[in-house]
Amino acid sequence: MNPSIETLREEASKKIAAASALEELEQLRIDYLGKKGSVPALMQSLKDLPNEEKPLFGKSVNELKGEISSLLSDKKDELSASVLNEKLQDEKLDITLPGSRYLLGKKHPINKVMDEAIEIFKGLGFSLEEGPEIESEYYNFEALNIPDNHPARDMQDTLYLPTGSLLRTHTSPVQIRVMEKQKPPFSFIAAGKVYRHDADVTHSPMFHQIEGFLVDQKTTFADLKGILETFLNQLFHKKISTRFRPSFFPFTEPSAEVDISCVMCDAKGCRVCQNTGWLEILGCGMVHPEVLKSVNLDSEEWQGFAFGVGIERITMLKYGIADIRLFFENDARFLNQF
Ligand code: 2NM
Repeated sequence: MNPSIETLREEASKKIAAASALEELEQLRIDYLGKKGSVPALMQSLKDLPNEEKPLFGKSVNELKGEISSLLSDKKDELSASVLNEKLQDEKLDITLPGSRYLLGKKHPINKVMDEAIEIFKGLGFSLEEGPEIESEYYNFEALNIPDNHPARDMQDTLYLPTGSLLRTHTSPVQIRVMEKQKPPFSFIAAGKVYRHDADVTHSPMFHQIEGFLVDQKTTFADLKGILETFLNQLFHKKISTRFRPSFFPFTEPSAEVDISCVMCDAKGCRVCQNTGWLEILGCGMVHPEVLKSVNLDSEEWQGFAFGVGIERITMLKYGIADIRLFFENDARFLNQF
């Protein structure tokens, strides 16, 4: 056997076996089998041999070429497989990991109680009316018999816009707007957002209100009492005792504030009712003749009652929530409890 062939065979098989990357292996293929590689160079040297040695030498070089080729190809398969394995390992998916959860939205507690209250009033024959949140002094104050010097007109309570308009401080402007457009008798509720310059644990600068309004011939305070007691019993799903305390509102005469027996302690006395057994829940009264006059209704012919409830307040009482700000932080851990 030709010594140079034998040396090349040993060297090539060692180097190929030791190769650790595909690029390194490609370099070895070029070194041995490439145009300027060692094997073609050996074949070149054939022409310098005596004629009788040429066939055997040629055959041996061809065999060497075949061996190196198959060593390279086996090694290439091996290295490719390990590259693939590494890649598979790196990109491995753990299909047992929990997926990203699909979070379902739900109704905000304020809207929930608002909708419940609206449904109760619909059941009592009231329709639902709405109106603008940006109002004029006329609809928010004047038409409701709130005089120029009334404290509710102060900058402290009312949020004025640079234009001279204001954010409604109650839903009562809706009553005026509806009465301007329609003929009595009226029985509707006005529901929506109202705004006041006020913020602490029980007051938010924006809150929700429902006001009830009924105008007919021969409407009495007893009608008002019946509607309110029915509403409260349905809202709290139990028999509620009420207490009507004389009060004052510019738009009603007489006026009253209504207390209910404490729903937290069943009137036994607790922190929420400050041991009185009573909770203040709404304001009401008989529509003031001046209010009827501002929409050209004759108060000798038409009488009515009106009342206003704060939704945040009744929601806090219904669910025992101490801080109104929880409603507006939108922390899912809070909201998901309802
Ligand atoms: C309240 C309390 C008492 C009220 C009065 C009127 C209207 F339009 F007749 F003048 N609407 N709402 C009213 C009366 C609202 O909220 C505490």
